[in-house]
Amino acid sequence: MIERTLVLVKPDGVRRGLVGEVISRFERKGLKLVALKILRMSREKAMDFYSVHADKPFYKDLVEFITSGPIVAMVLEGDSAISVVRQMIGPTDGRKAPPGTIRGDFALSIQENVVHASDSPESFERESKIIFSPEDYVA
Ligand code: 3AN
Repeated sequence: MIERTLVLVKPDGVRRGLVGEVISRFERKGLKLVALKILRMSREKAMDFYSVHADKPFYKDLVEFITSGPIVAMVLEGDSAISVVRQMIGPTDGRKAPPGTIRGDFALSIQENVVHASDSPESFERESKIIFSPEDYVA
């Protein structure tokens, strides 16, 4: 099934110059970019974006981190895009993520793990609306 998913290159990924690398991996896989922007998340949007983690001990740090610098946000489209992209980014903890995944190749941290990707169609619907408006999408 053709799906859409939201990917963020987090502030660590942008700072380290990994934007091209991340986009390139998804393009080479055959996923289509349908929306793309660079932005700095406001504190309000970050709190909303990570609201599912509001009760976690790392919530405050997470909001601090995601607002600490510019991020690059994109919407990718393709067959089973949500699960395909989740496989390509690897598990949350960069120390445990297998080589060949984005986090496995570029992260050594659980917080500074280079990328975010939606984990379900419901997450995509919610998260993408925080960052993109309908006119940001190519026809
Ligand atoms: P994922 O991004 O792999 O879906 P989630 O949704 O469980 O992971 O967590 C969202 C973000 O919260 C992660 N990308 C990571 O930056 C941060 N995070 C998750 N677990 C921890 C933790 N135990 N300590 C610090 N930060 C965490």
